[in-house]
Amino acid sequence: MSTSTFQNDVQCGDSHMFQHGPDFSPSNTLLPPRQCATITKEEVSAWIASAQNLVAGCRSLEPDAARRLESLVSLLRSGEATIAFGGHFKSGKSTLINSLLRRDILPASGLPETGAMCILRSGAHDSAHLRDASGRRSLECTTDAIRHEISLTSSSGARRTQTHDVERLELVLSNIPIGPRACWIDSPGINDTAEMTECAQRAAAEADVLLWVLNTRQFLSIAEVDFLSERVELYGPQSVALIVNAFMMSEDSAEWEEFLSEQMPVHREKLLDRAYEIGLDPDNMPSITVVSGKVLGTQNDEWSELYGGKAIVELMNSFSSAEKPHVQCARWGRVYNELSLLEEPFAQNLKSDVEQLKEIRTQLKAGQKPVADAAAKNRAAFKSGVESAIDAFQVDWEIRAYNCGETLANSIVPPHIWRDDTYSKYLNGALESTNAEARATLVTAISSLAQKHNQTPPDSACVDSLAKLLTPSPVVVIVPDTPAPVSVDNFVDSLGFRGQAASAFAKAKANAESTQVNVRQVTAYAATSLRANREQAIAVVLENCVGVGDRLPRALTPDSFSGGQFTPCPVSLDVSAADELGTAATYAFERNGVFSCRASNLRTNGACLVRLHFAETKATRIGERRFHVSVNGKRVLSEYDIFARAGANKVVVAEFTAQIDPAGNVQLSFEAGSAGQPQVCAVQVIPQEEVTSRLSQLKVRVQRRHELWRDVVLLKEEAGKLVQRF
Ligand SMILES: Nc1nc2c(ncn2[C@@H]2O[C@H](COP(=O)(O)OP(=O)(O)OP(=O)(O)O)[C@@H](O)[C@H]2O)c(=O)[nH]1
Ligand SMILES: [Mg+2]
Repeated sequence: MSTSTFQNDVQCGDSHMFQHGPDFSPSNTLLPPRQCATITKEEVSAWIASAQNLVAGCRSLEPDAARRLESLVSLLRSGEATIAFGGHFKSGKSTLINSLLRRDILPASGLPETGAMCILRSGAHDSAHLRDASGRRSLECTTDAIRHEISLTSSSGARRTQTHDVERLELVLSNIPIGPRACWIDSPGINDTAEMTECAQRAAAEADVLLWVLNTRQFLSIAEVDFLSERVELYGPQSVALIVNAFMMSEDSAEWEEFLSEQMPVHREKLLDRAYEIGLDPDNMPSITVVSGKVLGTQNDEWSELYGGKAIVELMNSFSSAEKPHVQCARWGRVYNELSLLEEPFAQNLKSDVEQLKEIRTQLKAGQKPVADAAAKNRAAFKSGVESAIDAFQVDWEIRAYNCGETLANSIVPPHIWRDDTYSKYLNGALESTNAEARATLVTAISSLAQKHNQTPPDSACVDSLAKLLTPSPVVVIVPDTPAPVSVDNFVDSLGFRGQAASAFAKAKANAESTQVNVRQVTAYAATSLRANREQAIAVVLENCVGVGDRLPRALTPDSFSGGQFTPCPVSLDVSAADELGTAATYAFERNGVFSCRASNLRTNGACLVRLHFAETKATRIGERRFHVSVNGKRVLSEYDIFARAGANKVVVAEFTAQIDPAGNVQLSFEAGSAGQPQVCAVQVIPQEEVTSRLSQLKVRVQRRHELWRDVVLLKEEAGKLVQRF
């Protein structure tokens, strides 16, 4: 009796054990084993390296997938082929293994027998170990001892449940034909109890190839179809090989021949009929080997074609190590299938995150649009209020100036006329004080407008700027060189102003109708000089009171700026890249130059999101404007080039997280870089506690998930290419 091992080192199809060549005659196997393929060690290592990277990336986001991938990696690293024998209970699994080993070591009987998975390996000495909840212990390596531990039926025929606690039995047997790089598993039969079916599933899950032993007395039950289809779905069609175990009444070669010629075609038809259901391609079935397992064990001569001996040995030879094409094919098929199954949860998780992201964005937009609209409306109302206030100031000031002129005219009583600068001083003093009053009224009006329209009231710098723009230059009263007495009319008529004022005076004088004209000259002059500054005065107020950026929900606008210039945005911007926190309204103004700003009154010591909205409205090429930005002293943008990022007139948003300082401030500084001046359209500081923080976290997660999903797909594609070689 041969005790050589089921292995060969040459390509499949050859056997060292047997003198006679392989026989894949249609009577014994429906299909020959697949053709050989080679996958190099380098290819496997490269794949494993990518998988390991993915495992590392997955750990926090997809821990279950990481574990599953890890086990694929260790599967690919293992050089040992694992072959499980499975089937319906009492299909003759244990008997067949005993026959192949030429040793009656596994308990087999007419009653449900195998109650735990039995791992068989060859070794120098026999040993048996049992693993259960309490650990690993050895037992005598005899059929009786084994039966005592794993049998489902007691010697009296009663059902035992002790095997439920047994995790596995590990047998090492000397002088058996299992090769040193193979491991066989005998598993409990399915369709007996749920526990045993579950145990059979665990055994199958450990195996590269599941040899499904089909009993001809009960050929391919529904439970088997279900079990096999689940296996094929999980691990692919390559992971199954079928063994038809002919239950014969006698050890009679005539019965065997009869079986092959008469019954087997019927079974084959049935198998092909159910193939689709199982997930197999009837035109490309896994190998199907026909044996009579029990009778095989009684044959004392070399393995022959009789009772399928040669075919089954051939089959076992093709599974003798992990390098065997059959095993590789099954392994890579399993890897491919597992990744196909893994891809789905990856895609699902990605999809659900993207949906959440969309939902948050919609929420934000919905909540934000009315606020943004209201903010834009407020700003527009404030702006037109400021324009009206400045126009009203103008009217008010003209009346006041007129009154000053009239008062002056009435105060001149000839012949007591001063020929020094008395009248100039008087008029300038009167104009100045009444101008100051008018300006104060204007500032009060602007302040209440600011309050009404949710803007910042003008600060002292703004009031000073307005004073510069809205105070008329002093006038000079020229006393005529005419002899006294002169009439008041004549006198006032000869009042003159220097320079620009003089021409205005002359023009007004030409149109004059009465003595009142001279008083109107004063008014006209005042009006002209102040009207010229109207737009500038409006800009000063808007710059000071409106600030940069929008008052969006949960986003705070920096409240104090210093340095730089504030100007209305000169062009209309492409805001397609602006996200949920930016609206066109945000970009109505821009600030240029070297400047700093501060968001204050934030909750202290928290984190915040700083969002800088940029758009290049002036530079027309890369490198024309490059600047730096620091947040709380830490540089966050260096040599930032808006044009390089977005081109012209297009919004681009840069985001950073920052720590709010102990005083509740976030300080930003825009510093000159290698070219041009800094520029920003809007600055937002968003405390990281609101929906926005969820949003930014989600964005990062979606990005990460997308990468992981793509990596899984790539890994799967690679595995798919390798599988196709078989
Ligand atoms: N006549 C005949 N009987 C067989 C053959 N193979 C197995 N048997 C018998 O069928 C019964 C079941 O055999 P086992 O090897 O225990 O079957 P199993 O599939 O391992 O059964 P479980 O472990 O209970 O699932 C035993 O009585 C065997 O002697 C065969 O080829 N011909
Ligand atoms: Mg058994």
